[in-house]
Amino acid sequence: MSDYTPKAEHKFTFGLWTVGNIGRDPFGAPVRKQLTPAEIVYLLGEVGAYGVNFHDNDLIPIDATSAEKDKILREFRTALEKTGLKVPMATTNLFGDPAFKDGAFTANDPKVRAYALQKVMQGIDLGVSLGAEVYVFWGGREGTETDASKNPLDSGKYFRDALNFLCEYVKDQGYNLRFALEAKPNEPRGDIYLSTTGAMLGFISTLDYPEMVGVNPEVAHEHMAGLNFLHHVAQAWDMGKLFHIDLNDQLFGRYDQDFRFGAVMLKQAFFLVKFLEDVGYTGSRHFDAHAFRSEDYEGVKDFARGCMRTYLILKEKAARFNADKEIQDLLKAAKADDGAHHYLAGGYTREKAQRLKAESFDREAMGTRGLAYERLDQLTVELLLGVR
Ligand code: GLT
Ligand code: MN
Ligand code: MN
Repeated sequence: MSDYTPKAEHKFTFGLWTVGNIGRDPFGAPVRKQLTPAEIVYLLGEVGAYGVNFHDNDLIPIDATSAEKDKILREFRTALEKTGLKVPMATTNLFGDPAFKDGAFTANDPKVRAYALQKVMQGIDLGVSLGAEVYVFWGGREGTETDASKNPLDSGKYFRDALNFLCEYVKDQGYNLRFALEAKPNEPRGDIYLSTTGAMLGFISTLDYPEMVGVNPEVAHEHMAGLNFLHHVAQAWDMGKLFHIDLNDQLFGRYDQDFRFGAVMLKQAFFLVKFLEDVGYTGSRHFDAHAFRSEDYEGVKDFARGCMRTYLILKEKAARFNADKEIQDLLKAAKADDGAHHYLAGGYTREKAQRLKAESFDREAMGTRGLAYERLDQLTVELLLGVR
């Protein structure tokens, strides 16, 4: 029997807003009482998490007095010390307050944009003071319901200007902090700008300090758009931009479900875990999800334990996949190489181009050869179902 106990090395983290979610939805009132940030840290300590992340206002309410702020921070720091939890990531709430109804960095009103910058600088100071080295930007309100309201070129420029300003701020303060941009296609806006991880990756290359900025892809957000999450993560990894990751689950095409990791699309979760483990991703494995509305806080603990346990079970399955001779032989056969085209390695030369142009290929043989992916996929399914 394997050990699926979460350990520090697994870097399992949760946001204050995840296990602290009180179960309010657009149609119903809260079902759980609000815990204080310190209480949430103790809960996370109890279930064995490594770290806790927060939005500025998850920790310090937007209207808190400085006495209230000091008390909350004191209790939060004590909880961190007692549990040993770390704060690897922080972020700003740029979506909850009515001031941000038209966006934050992309709002038409320059005062709103300036306020957003001020709020982020304060959030960065707070996050860094508690140890954060990654700062997430999820632009939940950066979008439109009608494109009559905003010009997407102006919005893109405002977004870029804001990030450039904030990169300079981080450098000026001498902080050890990197930014991670999180895409989502819609909800709460009708359409959110830079709606996929791929769009974010393209946008980063237009910034003044692209090396400071990466992505924070979230399973649910690519799934909402019906896209293959693993492929986006792989592209981010390939570009050296996978600074953080939000793990949860979500059926394609639905509202933002934020289910427990691995709850509904197990096979996708398996390939994702296998990828992260195979490439040696060392960042946080952040569960940005929340318990069903049916749960009390015992259920919330079940939810949090479930996220981590499923990850570890899938990690073990990934190791089995890699060690499974039949599976590996099938993969080897699919990539079988008779060496005839090794000359193409190392890139273009005029001679190689001439030689390749002169070759004749047996298209029919290539087209009729069976690749045995049905068998490969069935073996994967059986491995996941526990019969291999
Ligand atoms: C919000 C959103 C998440 C983001 C968080 C960071 S807040 O819950 O749905 O996907 O990661 O701002
Ligand atoms: Mn997220
Ligand atoms: Mn989400």
